Amino acid sequence: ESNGKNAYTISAKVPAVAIPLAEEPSEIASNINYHAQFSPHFSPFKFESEQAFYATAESVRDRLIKQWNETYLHFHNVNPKQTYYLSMEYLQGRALTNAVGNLNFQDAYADALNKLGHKFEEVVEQEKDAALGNGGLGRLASCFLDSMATLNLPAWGYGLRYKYGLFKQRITREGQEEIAEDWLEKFSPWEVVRHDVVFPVRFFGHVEVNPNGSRKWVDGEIVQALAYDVPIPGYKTKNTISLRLWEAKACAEDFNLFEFNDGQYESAAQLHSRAQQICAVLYPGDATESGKLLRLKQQFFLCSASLQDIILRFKERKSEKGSWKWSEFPSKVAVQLNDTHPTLAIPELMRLLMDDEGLGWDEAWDVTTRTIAYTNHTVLPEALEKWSQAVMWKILPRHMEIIEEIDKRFIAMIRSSQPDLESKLSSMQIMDNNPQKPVVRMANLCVVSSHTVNGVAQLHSDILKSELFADYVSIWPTKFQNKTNGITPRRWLRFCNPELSKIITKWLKTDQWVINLDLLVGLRQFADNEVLQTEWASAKMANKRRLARYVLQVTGVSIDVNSLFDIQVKRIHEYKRQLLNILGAIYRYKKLKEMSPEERKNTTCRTIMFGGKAFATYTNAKRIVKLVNDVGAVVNNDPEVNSYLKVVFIPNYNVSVAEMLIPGSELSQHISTAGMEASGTSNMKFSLNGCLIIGTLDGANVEIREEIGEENFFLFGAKADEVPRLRKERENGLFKPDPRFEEAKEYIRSGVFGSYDYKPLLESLEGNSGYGRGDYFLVGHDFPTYMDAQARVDEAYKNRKKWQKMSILSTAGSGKFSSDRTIAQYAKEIWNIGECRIP
Ligand code: B1H
Repeated sequence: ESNGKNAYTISAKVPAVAIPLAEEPSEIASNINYHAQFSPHFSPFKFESEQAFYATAESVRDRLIKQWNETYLHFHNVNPKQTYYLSMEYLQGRALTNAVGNLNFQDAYADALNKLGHKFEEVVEQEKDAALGNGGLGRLASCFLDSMATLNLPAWGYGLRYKYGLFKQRITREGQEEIAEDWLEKFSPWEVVRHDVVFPVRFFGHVEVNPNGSRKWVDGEIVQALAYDVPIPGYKTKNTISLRLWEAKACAEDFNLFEFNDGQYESAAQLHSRAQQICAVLYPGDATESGKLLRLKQQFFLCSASLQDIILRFKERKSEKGSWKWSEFPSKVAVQLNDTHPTLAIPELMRLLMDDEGLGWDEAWDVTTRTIAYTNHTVLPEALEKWSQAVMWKILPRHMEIIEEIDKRFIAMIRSSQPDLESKLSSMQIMDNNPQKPVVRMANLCVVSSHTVNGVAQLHSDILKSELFADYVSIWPTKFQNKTNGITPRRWLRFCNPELSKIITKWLKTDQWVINLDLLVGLRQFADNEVLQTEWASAKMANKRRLARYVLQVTGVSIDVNSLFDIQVKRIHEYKRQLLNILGAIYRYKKLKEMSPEERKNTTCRTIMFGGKAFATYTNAKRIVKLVNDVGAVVNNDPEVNSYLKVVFIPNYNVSVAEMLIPGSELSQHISTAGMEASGTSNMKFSLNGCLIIGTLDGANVEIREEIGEENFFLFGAKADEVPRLRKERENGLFKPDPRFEEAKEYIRSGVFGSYDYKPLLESLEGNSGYGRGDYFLVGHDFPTYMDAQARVDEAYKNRKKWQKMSILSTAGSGKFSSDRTIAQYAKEIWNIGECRIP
């Protein structure tokens, strides 16, 4: 086996770890103590929760590194086909509970910390969330990594090591305020810098033509990409994969000593600060396009560094085994693009193959298109990336040549094989050559250059085929697939909801559901069992109490644990319709005010909770945040009705907040205008935790309702295929608003909730908003059926036995939504990779 060429076997043969890893709590405690002393980050002898966290994380990291290195070596020796997931976002959240749980060392670490005078639950709270993502798309990438590791798949993630992740949200009298979030302020115990993994990434410059006709991109400026690896442990397996995050650095030569000595300090360090800018901040948009030059540089930086790394690894592994050909690349490498953000991987792979490796166009194109696959996450026109051709020529001249050539050949192919598509060509081609604003359409480049394109829920994938990419379907009928999203059952049930997990394991008589979520259907037969229902209700109550304590702590509002906990948490966006929810709450408040005290006693008490961040420049989203807070301030302080209704805005919604909120929820709202939410993933998390859904037939709601049964889902609203007609009717003045809708809006106008200028928000719901698309999101149309559905919720909650049954059936029907299922489908139907488990 060792031919002397394998660079990794030598160190692997001499065990580096002389001391066996601690197993017993007392040994673990001394290991934590060891790290506190000998991996010092603080003054000696200080050992409060924070010091305990870092020392515990380092102790856990020792274990991870051991199996992580074994995984690396195993992949290297077996050399299977490997998937590389390219994403501009990862919303990892905290890592400690997940790592300890996956290692199956939960009790041992809890005991060890007890011996040191600490509580595991308190120590865990010291960790900052790694929030290198905005919302669903970033969290999906993190759930996918968890499943890849757990399924023992040869797969890695690539991303960027942003210094400032998603901003922290503070709520003031003015509404939302954004504060920079420095997750690396102290340091992250989970990342390992690889000083030997550095690649140059070029920007600007020009293309040089050699006498033999080959082309080369030269000059411009070079930034170094340095690798930071984060271990991703699988659940109850030794397999631990990597999330490789690139940091941008300038080299020492870029520091201009001459200028510095001349006193020109800023210009001396100019290249250094330019390099630092690349990974300084995550663009905080979600489903909004922020066509910024720096964002384009970030995207290329990710693509170029990752592909250089992938190609080097391919060559290293191949050359150890004798001769090889470039045509074998796609049988060793699969690259998945998480939306169009890493599209530049396509021309960059072409460039590296042609200009550096000497392949011809046809050969390079064949390799590229057999390697790359693309996932679409949205059909919102404003989120479809389009980059200015002029900007791209400046930053990436060689890539623009390649993109033009891809476009030219695509057009020629259509003209010769499908002349009937001629009239469609201008919208299908990659270059939009509109002289006003010539742009590159990234989604079109992805569709033309990928072997597979997928949507993220059945309805969304159908819409891609019938609308957004309809014209391509006739050329490539088998290119388009569906891969319904999923969530990891480890983080989103087993670890965030230990109370419910225990009950599930007891009734199913196995804990295998954690890796085989379909086993949850076994709960269906007990849905009527009163013993289970009682246990189920008491787990929910424990989680509601914990949530109520949190709400009191962060908002000062005390909420009644016997009221219905009704939650809507997600990025604030008009299409997600938080406005529909708050208008419903306003109407409810007004009716409560009008009731007699006797009548009020017959109503269902509710606590309506909102959470989510608004993109800093999305003014209507910020107005919605302000409105929710203003309504809360009035309702919660109204002694007449505040024992029947509370409205709470939970600040700074993030992964860790979600982990506490979801287990304590009873009703959650997924109420987007049909056809606009590609999938949604929090809907799956709520349903898995026994929370009922009020929702539209949108995204994955459709499939959730199918799985848990329509009688357990509070459905309302227009269907996706009715939306265009309804919008037209609205434009033509054919819409007759429900009086309840008018009443709710009028209540805001009357000033009950304060004097803030809500006019623009209210106008967006009228016939002619300033944008010429009055009530584009059909809040008015869906309001009456929404209120009817809410009335059904109120009735259902009065029968607690029935409610518990519906809750059990929600969990029982959520098996499909494990990201293990999703990833197994990607592995089989897109990547063509198989398990590679450490023996
Ligand atoms: C989703 C985005 C997104 N779709 C642009 N698109 C971004 C677009 O920074 N940007 O420019 C960032 C994010 N995010 C979400 O993806 C969908 O809205 C959800 O419905 C879906 O569940 C999620 C994961 O597929």
